[in-house]
Amino acid sequence: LFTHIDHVGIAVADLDAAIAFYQDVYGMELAHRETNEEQGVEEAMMAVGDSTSCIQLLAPLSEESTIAKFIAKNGVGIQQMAYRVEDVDAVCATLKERGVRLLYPEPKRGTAGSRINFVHPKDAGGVLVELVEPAPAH
Ligand code: V0V
Repeated sequence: LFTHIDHVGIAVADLDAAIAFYQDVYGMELAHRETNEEQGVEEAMMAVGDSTSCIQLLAPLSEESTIAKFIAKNGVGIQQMAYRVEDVDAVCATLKERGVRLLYPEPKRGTAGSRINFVHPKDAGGVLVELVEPAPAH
């Protein structure tokens, strides 16, 4: 079903400070940065070498953001595990058949034009799992 670990999402309070930490301490490069209003986040993708996997730093845009809620409950730290897939519609259909709840009836827009959905953490051993179908290469 899954082809790669696309990213691991980490809830942070201060995005610029977190980017600086990942650059200065781990030597990671900022691959992409964007604001996603619908998801209530400002996010930064930090590349893990040339693996094509990233660390996604997620800062809340408001107090209503899922990330603000996560930090209030758990503090900063790992919030999600994201797998890359080729066809998010097909993978969602398969996972539904296998009895797990998807958060959205249809995929939503994620980083850099990707299509994303999530498996509910309560159906997945306490892990919020994101499915990412990257935007087609130009
Ligand atoms: C909540 N729970 C979690 C969790 N968030 N468990 C593991 N990991 C998490 N991240 C547990 C929580 O402890 C509760 O367990 C239960 O689920 C219900 O949580 P809640 O605090 O009442 O929160 P809800 O239900 O309001 O929201 C939880 C969900 C929400 C997962 C539904 O966070 C959500 O819609 N997430 C998907 C969207 C998202 O995360 N967006 C930000 C990243 P107990 O206490 O009942 O046992 S945006 C992104 O990734 C982008 C743009 C991208 O990659 O491209």
